[in-house]
Amino acid sequence: MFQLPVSIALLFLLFPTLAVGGPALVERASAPQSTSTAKLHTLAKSKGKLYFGSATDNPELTNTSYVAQLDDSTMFGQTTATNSMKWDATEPNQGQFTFSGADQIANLAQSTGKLLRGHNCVWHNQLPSWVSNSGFTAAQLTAVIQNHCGTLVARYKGRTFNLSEPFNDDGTFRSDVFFNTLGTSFIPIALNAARQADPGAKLYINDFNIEFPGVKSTAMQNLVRTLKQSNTPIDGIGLQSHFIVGITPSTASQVQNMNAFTALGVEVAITELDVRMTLPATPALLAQQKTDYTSTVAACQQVKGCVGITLWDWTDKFSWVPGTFAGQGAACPWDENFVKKPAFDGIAIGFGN
Ligand code: 9MR
Repeated sequence: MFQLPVSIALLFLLFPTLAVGGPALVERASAPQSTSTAKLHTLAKSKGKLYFGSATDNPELTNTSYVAQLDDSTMFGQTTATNSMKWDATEPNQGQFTFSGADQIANLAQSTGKLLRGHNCVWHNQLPSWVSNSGFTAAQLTAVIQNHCGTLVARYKGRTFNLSEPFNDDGTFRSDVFFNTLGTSFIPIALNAARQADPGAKLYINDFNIEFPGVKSTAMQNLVRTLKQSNTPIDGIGLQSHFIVGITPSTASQVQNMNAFTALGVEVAITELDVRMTLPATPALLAQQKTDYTSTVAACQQVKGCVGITLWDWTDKFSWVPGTFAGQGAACPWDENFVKKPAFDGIAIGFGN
């Protein structure tokens, strides 16, 4: 008769669920695990950064496991509202401002001792149709932008706000209602209105595919130069950093790129970090993802003018990636069960831990 070796039989006796859960357990046991006990915000601060944080979105705040992790401000010392500070959420109809969602995030930041980064006061996406389709004249759209940015920035004084994604990937200006109506002047119009509403606000322009040297980064550098020459307020450049496992830019390339911006007299921040992969997540992909997170965090760590890092949510449960890129996901450092992945250790290593 077939006999189980004593040690395995004993294991089944002690843990009867192994009998059905065996294969999954083996898989899980062989998958690389996180072992770091770092508190990332505390670590970032100890390494001279202002913050380590994560974006969060209002619907997620009903999940108690999620909120318990978010509340730990030694882990996340900063937050950004993923959606509720965008134009469609804050001024859905002309002149009618709704701040309930945005206030919820601002209050959460305050009650848990986190820095709050505002999100975008001008962006081509999530724009109500009254902005994009009204056929406003240049003068009308100028007033619309001034009122929107001015009101938003004045409500959350002392925070950072972005103007987002003005460029196409080839470095030309994006064709949207702002550029098509006002040319590049929509940029100083928005930045000046924001500065006037709150002289203490930090004003950023934020984009993707500007995290490494190339035509789009060069276009952004040229824009910074132009803004500086015309005394338009610009304090920083946000490097969104939505990366892909295995093709994340190297530390050296990210450092070179950050230095090119800081040499122009602006700070930089990593504002929307995640590293997506084609599913399923294999041990090899998770190991590469760990390396990719390290590359990016190490780059910020090496550049004094890189002030902080924001994840575009920390758990795969609430990542935007699967909804946008079919078949891709697992982009965050915590999995969908709120368990740290090797990528978490990659972040700690990037800070030098
Ligand atoms: O994460 C955001 C997602 O929930 C929204 O559906 C999406 C809509 O465009 O915007 C996502 O956030 C974006 C951010 O605001 C700007 N940079 C790109 C981000 C990912 O699309």
